[in-house]
Amino acid sequence: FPHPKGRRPFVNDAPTMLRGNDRRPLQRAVAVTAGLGPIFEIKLFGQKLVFVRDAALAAELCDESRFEKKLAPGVAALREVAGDGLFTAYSDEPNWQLAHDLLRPAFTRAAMQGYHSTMLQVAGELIDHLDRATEPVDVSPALTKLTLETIGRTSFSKDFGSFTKTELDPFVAAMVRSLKRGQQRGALAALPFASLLLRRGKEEYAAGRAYIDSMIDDIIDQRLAGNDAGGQDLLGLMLHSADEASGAKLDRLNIRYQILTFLVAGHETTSGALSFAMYYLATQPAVRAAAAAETDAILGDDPDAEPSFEQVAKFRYLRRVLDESLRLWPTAPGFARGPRQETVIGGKYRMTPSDWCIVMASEVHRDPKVWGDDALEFDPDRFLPAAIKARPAHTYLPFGTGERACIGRQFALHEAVLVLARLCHRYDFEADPDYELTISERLTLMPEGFRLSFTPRR
Ligand code: MNH
Repeated sequence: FPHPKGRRPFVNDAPTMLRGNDRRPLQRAVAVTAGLGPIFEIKLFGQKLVFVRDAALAAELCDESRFEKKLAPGVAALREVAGDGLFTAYSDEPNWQLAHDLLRPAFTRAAMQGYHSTMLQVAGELIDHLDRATEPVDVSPALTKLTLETIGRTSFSKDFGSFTKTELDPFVAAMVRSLKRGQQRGALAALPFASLLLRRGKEEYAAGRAYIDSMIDDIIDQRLAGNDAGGQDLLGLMLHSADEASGAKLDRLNIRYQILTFLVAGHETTSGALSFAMYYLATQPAVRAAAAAETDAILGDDPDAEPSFEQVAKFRYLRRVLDESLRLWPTAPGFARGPRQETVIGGKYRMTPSDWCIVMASEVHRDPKVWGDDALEFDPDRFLPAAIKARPAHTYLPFGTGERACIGRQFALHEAVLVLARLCHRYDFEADPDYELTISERLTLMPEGFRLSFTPRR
């Protein structure tokens, strides 16, 4: 496959890809590889990574009869922390199918109805926080508090107290640190002196891991002791649900992995999606006006009005704003696919079952052949029903594809639309006119240093 210029022995493309202390490897990769065509490779210390940026090739890779999810090295490395939890399980691992079947009832429409009042309550805490703010609010951290509280309380009866404390919960810091460490380990795995490089920070990592494990055990113990109200929520299903045919249940270690998986997967990406939507709402006056008008039409005049469960589905414009934000900035920017059997993609590239490539959703979503010459512009009307129908299948992939697609999609959409509705209904918000969108890459994409001042509309 085509690769960046200046490849060297041993380090290969690393000097080009990882220049300096760059915290934005994805954005750098996109820039450096711009001229390399629809499929290209990057080689780091002997490890080859293949990327697909072209919509037609990506759509082919979404064919479930020929391809399946694979774990790219960065995701495989997370198995040290998340084991065979849903996200990091290999597709043929028995615990994937079992957990998928047992946990799916937590994501039905009826289940969403059960979470609705908790989601409103957390949104209310965010609003109290914004009402009290005396200076511009850093948007991503505030929304990260919101999404962490929402997944914690709806699914595990776990209250992190995010809006009552000034510091982020130590669990979050420990989690981010150990995930980063897992990824570093994956990136360095090919090096003979990897363990030397990883010696730094080893104790800190061990302490973080121990804290995470104790907190997760605490969540389980509280529930088993009958100290909280959650019954048929996600944790309840993890602990008590059994496969109808075989009677199989999730074991304790797997439950730990699932709790960690859902606490992380259930909040980072949604927080980023909400933050990008707020960015576009704040910087595009016509979009904000249309959004505010929609909320007035549905919620009326009272700034304290809360949407009912049924009303959330009626905010069609806000949903389009969210969809379009996830088009330009899919907060999980890529996922890996590979063939079930030896095959040829794009009519000329041979792949075997041990091969995989990363579908760059962020690039597929900007492919001018699908999205037009104005693909870089923010336009919620791309998601009007007729426009969606006119596009080929598998060209919009913020939640992945196939049986391994996001299980939390409806959860994220319900939560995000509900929160956007309350914010657009209640506030005018203004960004610093000099702010230029800067995006941090942790596990996911998130606007960085983006602040808004919130003023009541009425
Ligand atoms: Mn989510 C898988 C994106 C919200 C739980 N999620 C995926 C994948 C993408 C994704 C992409 C597929 C990854 C892959 O193929 O390797 N998820 C998102 C985005 C949002 C999101 C953009 C919000 C916006 N996800 C959520 C929420 C939850 C959740 C909320 C939980 C409540 N996601 C998961 C889990 C998986 C997943 C669990 C793994 C599913 C599986 O493999 O069976």
